[in-house]
Amino acid sequence: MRVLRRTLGTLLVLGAAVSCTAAHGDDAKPRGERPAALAPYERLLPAPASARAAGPGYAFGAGTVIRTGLADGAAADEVRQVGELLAEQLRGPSGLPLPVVDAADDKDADGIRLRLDEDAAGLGREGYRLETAASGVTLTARTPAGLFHAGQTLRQLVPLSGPGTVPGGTVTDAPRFAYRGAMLDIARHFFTVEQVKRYVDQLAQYKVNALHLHLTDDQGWRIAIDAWPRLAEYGGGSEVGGGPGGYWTKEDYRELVAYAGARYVDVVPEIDMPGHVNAAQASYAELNCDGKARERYTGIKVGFSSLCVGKERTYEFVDEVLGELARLTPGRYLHIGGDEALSTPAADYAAFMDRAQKTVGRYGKTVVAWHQLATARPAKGAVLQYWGHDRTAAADKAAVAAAAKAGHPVILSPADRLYLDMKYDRATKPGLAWAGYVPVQRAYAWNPGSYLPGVAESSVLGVEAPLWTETIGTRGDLEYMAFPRVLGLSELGWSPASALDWTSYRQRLSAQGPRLDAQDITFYRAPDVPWS
Ligand code: IFG
Repeated sequence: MRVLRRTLGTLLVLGAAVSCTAAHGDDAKPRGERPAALAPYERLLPAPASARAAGPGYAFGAGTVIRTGLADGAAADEVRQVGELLAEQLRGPSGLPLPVVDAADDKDADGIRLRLDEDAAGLGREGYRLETAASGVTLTARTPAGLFHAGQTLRQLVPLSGPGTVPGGTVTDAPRFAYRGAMLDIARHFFTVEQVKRYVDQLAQYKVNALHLHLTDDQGWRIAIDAWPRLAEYGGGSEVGGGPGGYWTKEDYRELVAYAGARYVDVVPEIDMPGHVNAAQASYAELNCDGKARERYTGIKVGFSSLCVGKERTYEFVDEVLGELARLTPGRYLHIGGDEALSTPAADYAAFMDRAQKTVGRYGKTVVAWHQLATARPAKGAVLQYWGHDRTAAADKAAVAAAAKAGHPVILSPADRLYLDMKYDRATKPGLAWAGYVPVQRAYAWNPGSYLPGVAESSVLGVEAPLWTETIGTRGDLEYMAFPRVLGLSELGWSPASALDWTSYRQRLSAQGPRLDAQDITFYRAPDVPWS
């Protein structure tokens, strides 16, 4: 029945999506047009709060030095790490030596200077100022995270390859939303730490600052838990389509968390409960109400599994799993799922989520859950992740609005705009279409600040683009579905509302094409973007 409903839904949404796109009329322009080449400060993505070209540029060349000595104490070490990482990121494309020095005495000497200034007004926790003149480039921020983001902007101001001139000017910038995330489902299809590190590199250059890892589902359990070893050893041994699956050891997870952290990307781990638990229930008979272990599942249906809410052993499982994961996770959030618990009666769902949320709190973390939690009892401070779409029932949207009014922050992940596993159009090979097709423009042309009725911008913690992997099992497919739409996520999360304009964005996006090519990213050359 569920599959049928999805199909019917698809037909309905397809109609809407097509009529909506056609109604836009933007596509009426001739495809053949070539955008006038944008000046360097006009093609930055995500668009900065303010940028202006002025004065002579800086000769970025063999003599360029990166200077990091403009901080003291612990901050100095972190600033040096930011400088080393920036040097690494610039050396490849430029072929330049770019030594990193932390001698504070030559603070105004030639080169790229990273400067911490706790009093720098208006830059907030992640903002920065980037000033380029003949003597060099000065990156100023209140935090190392801000310096990192300044460096990512500088990467778009230096030549795509080789030495050259960084045009004179100033960028003063700070993000609109605190949370700018991407989710990767490594449960349906297994992805290695190396593959995820690559995705983190790609996301961090566009100032995405959260990676939500969907670690467990019906088809796979992907994180080793000491107290429950069969979860990963057995529950991680298959995946959609019957492949070998796999899992991350705690060391793997720590390595990815550290790698992401050095790029100011917080990892948000998700243990999906009480539904989406077949892999766990196949691993341990005692997690099933009837005491019988389930078969491992390699299909793509949802909603058929549920933890045994009435069994105390279930809560020992929840406590030990979340406790081990919390100790591995420096970030503030633990995601406990809560979606599609179609085999859990509503009262049981609410009772279960009450206890699971208390467990998260006991480990000092903040709950994130899919927005179905709004129909139960969200714990104080719990964050709701909205994954509805244009056809979501008004009552569901109202429940989220009520929770927002009650003080719960909302992360917006509308399935018919930000689900990266939605096909671009009928011809897209991988992906699903239950929320309709999502062309590049539809993923970008909306305003998170006024998207959900009754959810004011002040309640919007940010945006996140999930990539579910029922039909995606390779790096190529991952990149094809994520790029270029995740760049739209980056701009929706970072740039001021006044910068959100499809006509300007599509040109700036096309200017990113050569950069994506240079990084060997297999992106979709969407027909609605004038790629050079
Ligand atoms: N919905 C399910 C996912 C996945 C997705 C595929 C959520 C929160 C459809 N739940 O999205 O597990 O199957 O597009």
